[in-house]
Amino acid sequence: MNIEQYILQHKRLFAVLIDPEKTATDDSLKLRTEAADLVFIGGSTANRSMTEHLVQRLKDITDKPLVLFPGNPSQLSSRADALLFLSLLTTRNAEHLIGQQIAAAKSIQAAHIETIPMGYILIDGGRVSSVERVSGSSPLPQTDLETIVSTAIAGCLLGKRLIYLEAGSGAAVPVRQEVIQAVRSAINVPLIVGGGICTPEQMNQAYIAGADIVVIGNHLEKHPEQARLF
Ligand code: 1GP
Repeated sequence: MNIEQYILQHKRLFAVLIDPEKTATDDSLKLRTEAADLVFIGGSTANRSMTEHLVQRLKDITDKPLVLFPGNPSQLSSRADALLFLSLLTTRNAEHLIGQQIAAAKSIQAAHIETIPMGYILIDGGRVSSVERVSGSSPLPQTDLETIVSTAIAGCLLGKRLIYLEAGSGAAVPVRQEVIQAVRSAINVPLIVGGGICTPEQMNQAYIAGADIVVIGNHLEKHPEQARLF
């Protein structure tokens, strides 16, 4: 299946994010993947063997699309269905804009995996996020709509085919509706929203504001039995 086409053809997709570094029972993985449309795989510090191992386990548990959302160049598996090739558009540190992408390029090419260019926009979620820690770059304030929107447009002009508004894993405040709305009306590629979403209401608000994919990690990692409520 072509994952980009699948995303373009569907509305209101639910992606569950699973970190290869965190231990999880088969039951927990089953509950989360059954409820989701897409399974995102990634974390801030996982390595290739952890990623390969999780993909292998998930293949035995689910037939949902497995999409790599790598936090570093080593998080790769040729057995996944697609890879989000992300560039952190809110950093001014070249390492996270292009350096890590160069480091990953040859192995991604060798893996023959569908690769989707994605602009990754870090928004202030009220807590220092691991993206902020790892990249050493500040998030954009939720009130700075002008810069957030211009960043998303710049991403599209650079050829990104997905835009991800990220409040950071475990954010105290998810991306606000007015931020999602402003970006949605400025771009015409699928919009992903994640970070700090813990309730079906918050997820619904993100969809109403214009999110095409909502990502939930933390909350369902802790409460996998709640996955079917989303
Ligand atoms: C993190 O946006 C994702 O990259 C998900 O965030 O873990 O807070 O759900 P949570």
